[in-house]
Amino acid sequence: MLTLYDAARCPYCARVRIMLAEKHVEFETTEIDLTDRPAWIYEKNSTGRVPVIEEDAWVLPESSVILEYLEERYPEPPLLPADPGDRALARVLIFRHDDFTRPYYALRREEDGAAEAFDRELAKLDEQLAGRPWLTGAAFGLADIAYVPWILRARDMLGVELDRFPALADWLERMRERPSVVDEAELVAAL
Ligand SMILES: N[C@@H](CCC(=O)N[C@@H](CS)C(=O)NCC(=O)O)C(=O)O
Repeated sequence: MLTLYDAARCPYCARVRIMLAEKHVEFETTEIDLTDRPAWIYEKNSTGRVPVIEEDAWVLPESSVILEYLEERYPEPPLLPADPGDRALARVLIFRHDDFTRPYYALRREEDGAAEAFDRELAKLDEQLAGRPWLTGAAFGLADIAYVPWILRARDMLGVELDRFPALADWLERMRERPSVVDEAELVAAL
């Protein structure tokens, strides 16, 4: 049985929760209190951060690496496109994810200029989604999973109005067909 060292409010953990649900992988969770982390979590991950997954005493940290691992370990249903070029483009979005989260966390800290900077990042996603239905390409996949936890939290916890970004708002609406994302949206609403 796979174990996820998890924190409900953590968007990086949300990536892994959504991925496991999409892959129909059974797992158990160990909730980590981020305000009072157990010392043993450093034995699982030297940074002390979650998420971490564990299978038969083998441990893996870093959400974007975990997503790639789960895609290879549980290939069905595929969450990366078949075409190598399309796969690479999805990976570029994941690779550049810090550019998106930097203003998100600045906004959370209520820093000057953060709202404008985050809007610029949302506009970039909106532009991508005006040309294709999903960030991963023609079908939902890894890049969508990598971004949606922050979009949900921006909307519900930071009060960001997504209607200003029509293609992004439509994308989020399409997500309502995915139970994995609906579950996460419910979790965020309860935070
Ligand atoms: N690069 C890591 C980031 C994970 C991360 O920052 N997790 C946060 C919770 S959302 C955490 O554990 N924070 C505790 C800390 O930074 O000490 C990943 O993608 O998994």
